[in-house]
Amino acid sequence: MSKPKDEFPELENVIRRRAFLRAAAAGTTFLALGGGTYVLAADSDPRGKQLRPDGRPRLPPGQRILDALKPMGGEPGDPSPSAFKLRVHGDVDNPFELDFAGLLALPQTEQTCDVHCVTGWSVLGARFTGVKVAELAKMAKVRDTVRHVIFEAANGYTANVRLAEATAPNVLIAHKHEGNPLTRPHGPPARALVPDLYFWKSAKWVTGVRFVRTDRPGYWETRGYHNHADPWAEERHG
Ligand SMILES: Nc1nc2c(c(=O)[nH]1)N[C@H]1C(S)=C(S)[C@@H](COP(=O)(O)O)O[C@H]1N2
Ligand SMILES: [Mo]
Repeated sequence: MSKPKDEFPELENVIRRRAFLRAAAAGTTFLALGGGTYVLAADSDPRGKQLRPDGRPRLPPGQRILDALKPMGGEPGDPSPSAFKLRVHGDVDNPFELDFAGLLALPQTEQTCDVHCVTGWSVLGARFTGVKVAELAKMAKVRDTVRHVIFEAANGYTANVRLAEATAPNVLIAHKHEGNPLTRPHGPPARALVPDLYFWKSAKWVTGVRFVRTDRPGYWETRGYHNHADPWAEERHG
C-alpha cells in the first residue's frame, strides 16, 4: 500500500516508537525537547567515555549527549550582517571596531568542539567557524594588567571569562555553525564560543569584546550561576 504524504507524520511516530523501544531495551532513554526527539544516552554512547587530549573525559560529569544544539533563548539582537559592529576595547592600546566584512577578513578558524549547557546537555562534535579571540587580543594590544574578558551582547547580556581561558585557541567569535551562517536562535550574525566553559559564557548576538583588569560578573553570574563555570568541576552554581 502506498502512503500519501500526509501520512508521513504517523509513520514517523511509528519509527520513533520503535526507536524508543529499542533504546529502552538498551537501557537508554529518549526525551522530546522542543518538538524534536533527542537521544539522552551518555551510558551507551562510547564518545562520552573517550578522553580528551588534556586527559579529562570527553563528557563532563552530570551531562548527557544531545544530537544538536538546543535553542536556549535569550533576547535576540539584530541578526543582519549589515548591522553588525564588534567593539574590541577596554584596557588596550589599540581599541578598534569591526563590521561583518572586517570579521570575515581576519584569519578564520574552523573547528570541531564539544559544548556543555549547565542544564545538563552536551553536544559532541559541533562545528564552528570564526575568529580567535586571541587574534583580537593581539590586534588590540592588550595591556599586561588585563586579567578578564567581558563578552558583551545585545540588550545588555554579558559573560565574563578569565583572560587565559578566553585566549585559548578554541575560543572564537563564531559566525558559522555546521558550515552555515548562524540560524536565528543561535545568535546571528556572530556569537562568542567558549567550548570548555558552560555554554552560557558563549554570548550570542555578540557586540563587544572588552579586556579588563577587574572582573565583572555577567548576566548569569549575577543570578546565582558560578563565576567560572568549569563543566568538569561542575561549577554550576555560585
Ligand atoms: N546574548 C545572549 N547570549 C546567550 C544567552 C542569552 O540569553 N543571551 N544564553 C546563554 C545560554 S544560558 C546558553 S546555554 C547558550 C545557548 O546557546 P544556543 O541557544 O545556541 O544553544 O547561549 C548563551 N548565550
Ligand atoms: Mo544555559
